[in-house]
Amino acid sequence: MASSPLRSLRVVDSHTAGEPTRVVIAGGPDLGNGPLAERRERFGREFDAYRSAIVNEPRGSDVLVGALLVPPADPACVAGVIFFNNVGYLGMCGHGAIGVIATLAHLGRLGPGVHRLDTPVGQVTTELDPGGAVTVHNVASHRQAKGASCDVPGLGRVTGDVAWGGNWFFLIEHHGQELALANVAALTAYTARVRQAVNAQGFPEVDHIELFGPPTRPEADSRNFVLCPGHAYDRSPCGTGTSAKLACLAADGRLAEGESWVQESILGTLFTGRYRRDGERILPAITGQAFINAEATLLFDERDPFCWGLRS
Ligand code: PYC
Repeated sequence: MASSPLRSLRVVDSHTAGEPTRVVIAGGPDLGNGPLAERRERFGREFDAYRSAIVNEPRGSDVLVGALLVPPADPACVAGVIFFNNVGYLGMCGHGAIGVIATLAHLGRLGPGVHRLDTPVGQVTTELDPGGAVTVHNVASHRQAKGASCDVPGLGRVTGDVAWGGNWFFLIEHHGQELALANVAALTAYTARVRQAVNAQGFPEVDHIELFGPPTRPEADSRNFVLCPGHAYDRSPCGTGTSAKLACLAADGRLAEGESWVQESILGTLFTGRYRRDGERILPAITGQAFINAEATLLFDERDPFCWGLRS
């Protein structure tokens, strides 16, 4: 049998409130130095096959979020990180940042305390507590548009807020959908149609759609369903989505600075959020916990027709 060079890459898998993260700890592409936003561009331009190979089938799945560790641009940060998924690249990722800190703790690279991460959309400060909970002090967040309406073919007029929480969200309260795990196929179809219309009608930057409604758990303030870029839904309450939600609550005067907001996911898992004010913007802090579930070496055999992953 002809031999071919077998490349390999080391990863640690975890989940945060049910949403998986695969952290690439060795063997990833060399993206050079400089701002993380530039390195993310280079990743997409020159090494996109790695993205697909790491998170897509047959090694991953549509729901998996990848996190490539790179040297930080600012040495005060413990690591630089570029988040990606089955269809492209993310700005920040709340559940993923919690997974990265849990992974670095698992590897013995850090302990309880304060640690900064460099991301393509800015630095985030994290706090790991001795019990394993991680608080992510996310990038400054804000609401860009309140009550934006768009006509969704087949669904009628849908109204929501456009907000930034490290990614762009369209948040809808009055959707008429049942926020239940048994209903995810319908929720996915609904939100995918809304995203298409929202993008076509003036908000091309929105790549996440968040539906929210009453919680099912007594300790929670709200339950959500978040469609991620592509067609996977967030199993966690979504860290950047909760940040966007906090920005809307703050703008509406419905949540005071420092007050806690417990966000429940479609799975029933929880993140706790609070914020501080920074002029028109808010500085959100999201707390959750990740659990490590695998350490692995991914192998890449060029003879394999699916070596670089199944692209949808
Ligand atoms: O937790 O911010 C988040 C997130 C974004 C996409 C999936 N999870």
